[in-house]
Amino acid sequence: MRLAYLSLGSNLGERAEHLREGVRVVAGTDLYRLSRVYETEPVGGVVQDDFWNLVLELATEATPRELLERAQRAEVARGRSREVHWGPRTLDVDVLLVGEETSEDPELLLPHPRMYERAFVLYPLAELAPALVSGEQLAASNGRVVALGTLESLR
Ligand code: PH2
Ligand code: MG
Ligand code: MG
Repeated sequence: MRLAYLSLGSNLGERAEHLREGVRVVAGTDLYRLSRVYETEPVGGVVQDDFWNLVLELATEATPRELLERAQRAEVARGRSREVHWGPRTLDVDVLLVGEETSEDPELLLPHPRMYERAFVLYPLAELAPALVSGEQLAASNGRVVALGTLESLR
């Protein structure tokens, strides 16, 4: 059993619904904790609406590959299409960390190679795992983020 962290984001349609269903599909029967939901400025890509982002912590026996498959299943379940690279999406699920594992598989790099640049990842991650994120890393990360509240409290 180890802890894994995944980033979920949505900026198209019913964002809270997409996130709730994403959490359900990705967590399965694993125990989990959620960060608050953050409203976040889009980083990179095209001009698009703000995202809602959160981080999901799992206590899991799953392999990184299995977590990636769950992530992709959740995206498909929310009707994600991949028309624009880094464009608007109903649901995006990225595997950030799986225990201490490192991976150089180009489809599943671990730790996630861009996570430390991104405020929309680091702020919610720091809520769940303060030891994994330093104040300097938070300060150096990109993009405005505002905590909205728990996923349960959002419509
Ligand atoms: N995801 C991206 C690119 N940019 N910006 C925000 N705020 N939130 C995201 O989830 C996000 C992004 C690529 O997956
Ligand atoms: Mg992403
Ligand atoms: Mg992704």
